[in-house]
Amino acid sequence: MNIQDIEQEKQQALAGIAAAADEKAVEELRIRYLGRNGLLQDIMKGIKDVPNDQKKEYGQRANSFKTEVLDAVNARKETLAAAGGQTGAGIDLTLPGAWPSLGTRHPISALIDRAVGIFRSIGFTVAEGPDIEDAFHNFDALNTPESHPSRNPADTFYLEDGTLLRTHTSPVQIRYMETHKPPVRIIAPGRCYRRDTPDATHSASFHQLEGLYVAENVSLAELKGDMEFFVRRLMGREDIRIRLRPHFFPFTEPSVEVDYSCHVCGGEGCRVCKHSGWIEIGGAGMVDPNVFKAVGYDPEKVTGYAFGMGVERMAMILYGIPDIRLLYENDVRFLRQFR
Ligand code: 2U9
Repeated sequence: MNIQDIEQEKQQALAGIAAAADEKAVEELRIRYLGRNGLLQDIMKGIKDVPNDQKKEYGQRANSFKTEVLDAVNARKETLAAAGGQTGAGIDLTLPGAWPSLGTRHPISALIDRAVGIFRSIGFTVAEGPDIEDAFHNFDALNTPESHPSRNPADTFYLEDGTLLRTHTSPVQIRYMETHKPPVRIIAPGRCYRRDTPDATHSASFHQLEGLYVAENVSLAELKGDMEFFVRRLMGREDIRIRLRPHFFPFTEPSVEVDYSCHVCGGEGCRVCKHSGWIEIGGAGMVDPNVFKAVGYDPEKVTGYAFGMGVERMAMILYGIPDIRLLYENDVRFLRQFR
């Protein structure tokens, strides 16, 4: 059981208790949740499997499960007793109560939370910024020339006043560097927008998770090590390896694409990795000196790595989702599978 499961079980317990028709039903729920063989006991036993850095929060959630469920039990018993067993004339109190159906976290939000948790464990903090940006923060400061195709209105959504919908979360990091001195170690998860025609792998609005580490003597080797740590934790496999292939981005130099050895076959080749043994997780590189100049950092004093990943792409790989549009339709038959 993890922290989110406890929260979900608690909500379900509270809803069930509040809807319990009589004292007997309340007592049955009390035993189910708090009894000697109840769910609380399972939660307590589960703490031994929780990573050390999450034990404290897990413990607090378990405690709040116990107190809130107990309070709800007592409150419902009191209400029922005050009503003298008659909570509604003409209602058959022996019928089971109506259980409200609860929603779930969207798989994209859940995946962002997981990824953020992994990066937080190695010292990153989360940075946020506006979805509506100006061309300076989205393009100029990121060393993207006026002539670059991504700046074209055929690729980017411009508003009437010349502002635009950010095409990546990189401007968040520009704004962060403008207002903070190095060292900087941040991740920027969030929604981005591009004029893409929707198909199985494209959407005009999607999510990115970008990261930036700036300090003295940051190297590409650190990028590789941190990517390896992240993917190993995300996929739950400690034998995963990272491979960097040369690429080009305006904002990094050198630039690379980041592959990891397939989490399904371990690199042997299978359907998931299209028989190559490798899966691409995103792009990265060393921050271009021109980017540092744009935010007032001295490129002679600091270096930094940056990376970017598509969250929908990650979700599709992780859960075997064949079409990105499934992630936006909010069909409960799809969403229920992520409970
Ligand atoms: C600053 C400087 C550099 C962020 C980076 C990528 C490479 C990248 C893609 C992954 C999948 C976009 O969603 S995607 O299509 N991103 O390949 N992103 S380096 O570089 C930065 C960011 C901020 C200040």
